[in-house]
Amino acid sequence: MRQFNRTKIVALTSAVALSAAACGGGSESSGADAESLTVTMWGGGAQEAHVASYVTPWAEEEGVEIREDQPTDYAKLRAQVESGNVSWGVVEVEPNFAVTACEDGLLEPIDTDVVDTSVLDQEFVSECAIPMLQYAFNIAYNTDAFPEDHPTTWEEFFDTEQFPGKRGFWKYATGGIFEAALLADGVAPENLYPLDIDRAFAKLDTIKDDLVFYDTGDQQVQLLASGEAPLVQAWNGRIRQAAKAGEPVANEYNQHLLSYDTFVIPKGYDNTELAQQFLGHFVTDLEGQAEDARTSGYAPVNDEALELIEPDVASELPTSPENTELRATAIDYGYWAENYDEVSERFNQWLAQ
Ligand code: ABU
Repeated sequence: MRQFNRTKIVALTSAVALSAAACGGGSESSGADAESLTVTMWGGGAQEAHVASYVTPWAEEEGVEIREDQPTDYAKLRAQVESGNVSWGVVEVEPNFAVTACEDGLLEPIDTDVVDTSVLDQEFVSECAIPMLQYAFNIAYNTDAFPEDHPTTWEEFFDTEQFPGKRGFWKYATGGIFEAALLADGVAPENLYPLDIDRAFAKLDTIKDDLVFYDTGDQQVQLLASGEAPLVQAWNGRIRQAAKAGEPVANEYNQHLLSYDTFVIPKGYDNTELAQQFLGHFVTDLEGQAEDARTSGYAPVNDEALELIEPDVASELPTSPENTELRATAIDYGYWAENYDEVSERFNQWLAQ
């Protein structure tokens, strides 16, 4: 079996076991007990929105105690499973990780007797994962720095003369940086994959001194809102949340890259059955998914939830007809499942140079 050795060492990692003291009688080895479920996501405002929209209402109805951790960290997930000390029950991960970790035996298969995956886009469903949101990697800009004109293409995003200032990118190969660099260099969206990584690095080299990197969604917003990086390749929901909170930031959807995240259950979690039940509820929880779209700015994965979403909210989602027209392409997670380790190694070397 191919060895999956992706490591994601995430700054600001913090355990926030909510109400843990109130949980008695649990397994010491895993931190799970009969009535608790630990959910781990990418943290910050997005996690708050997801938990409040569809995790807490389900838990209250079922009498389940929810514990949280953040942010997702693939090395930690692997370490938990390999040590047999699994405290994470449901984890938000990228689709390529869901596939490779499943192949490596790190994840529980989705129990389709409990989780009705037929209500989901089958392209997004895999043996050990279901989709949990759709989002865009888009150009985000500081509206104080660029009150009139801002970059509307990746070519302009890379144009540091016309638009001066630092550019922020996620510090991970799957964060859209290579796709953005190739689009900026004139590659047509339909010809992006397989990625020409040499060409992407050559393009990135042209503005390397103007690049800064973030680990987490919170850092992404801090960089942009503070003006430290007046341009960021961002996750649309984080920017929408910050703009609504009064920060001087905005999303530009032109040439965005569509993406999605998935829920998985680490192998060996004590309350796997409960985790499957939660996923089973989630896929048909239309009101929960609609409320999440309102508060997180991310698109639901059950299309029927769209019918409950107000037009002004729906129009801002990355899957709205108006934004779909502006899309460059969707991230090809099949490509990334095959190439993540090799490209990451090169990327980390390049970052260190
Ligand atoms: N992978 C990022 C998902 C969106 C977010 O946490 O804001």
